[in-house]
Amino acid sequence: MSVAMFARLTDSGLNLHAVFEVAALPTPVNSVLGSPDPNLRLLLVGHGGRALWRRIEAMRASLPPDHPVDAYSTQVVRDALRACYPGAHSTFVYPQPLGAPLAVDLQQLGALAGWHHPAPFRVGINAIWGPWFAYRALVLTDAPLMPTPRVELGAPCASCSGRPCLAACPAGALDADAACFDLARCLEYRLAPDSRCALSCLARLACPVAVEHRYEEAQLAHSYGESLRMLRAWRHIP
Ligand code: B12
Ligand code: SF4
Ligand code: SF4
Repeated sequence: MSVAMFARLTDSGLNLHAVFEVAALPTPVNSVLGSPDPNLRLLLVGHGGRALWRRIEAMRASLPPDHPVDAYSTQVVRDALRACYPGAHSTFVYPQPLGAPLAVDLQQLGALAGWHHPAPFRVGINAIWGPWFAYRALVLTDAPLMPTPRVELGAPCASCSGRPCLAACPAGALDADAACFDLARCLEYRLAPDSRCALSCLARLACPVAVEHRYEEAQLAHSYGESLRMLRAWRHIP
């Protein structure tokens, strides 16, 4: 049945799926989740590439203008669970209602699933999707989903010659060691009046891995526009 549900999600643009047994999660993840019933499953859903945004554009008129991606993803995952596991009880951990505190480190779960490897600009990367994927839903459920094995999608930075992302960052915020990324510098530059990173990330665009999955202009503008709005609000910039 997981196969049928995954196929349904993929048809809707949500093409990355992982299922964890709650009992097998590392303690930090488990405790952030509030130590739920160990018999539950944790379903992680993501998207890679452009398919999701195309579905969203097609349904734009019926989605809330502020958070179309979260609204669409929640609806699709909820409908898929109901259709494939009628009677199952499911709780969304992510996305959460607006303003709710951050719950789980999604990249940490992505690393457990095998999707995430650190890139110098801090968005996760793998050899299949490059840096063009993200996490769209995280659900605790009693549906009898089969746990998925960790996948090996490959860590391209280790063998990247020239590392073009480093030189492409106009703020000089990147270091070959992803852990040394200077977030403060990056954010300062993004907020500057003449910034070339207001609605994108030049380093991410310079990465040669999986360029065929690179987000379209409108998708980039939407997600970077959202994060820029959050940054402006934090800094009290009108
Ligand atoms: C907080 C947050 C942000 C904040 C970070 C500012 C801050 N210092 O708090 C802001 C709003 C700037 C942000 C922006 C973006 N984010 Co963000 N963000 C998160 C979030 C909600 C929590 C990360 C966290 O606190 N982890 C836990 C702590 C302990 O780990 P940490 O490594 O110390 O966390 C720090 C860094 O991760 C950093 N950070 C978080 N996100 C990003 C993204 C980038 C590119 C960088 C440079 C740093 C950064 O800030 C964290 C707190 O200091 C996660 C979702 C989640 N729940 O995990 C998404 C997440 C990490 N972001 C993501 C993305 C894609 C972005 C954006 C590129 C835009 C977008 N939404 O498409 C932008 C661009 C960043 C930039 N260059 O400005 C994705 C990454 C996907 C992936 N493939 O890895 C995530 C996983 C969300 C998702 N649903 O997929 N983000
Ligand atoms: S350009 Fe090279 S080092 Fe930079 S993110 Fe892409 S693969 Fe990694
Ligand atoms: S958003 Fe711009 S400043 Fe920040 S890491 Fe990317 S290229 Fe550098």
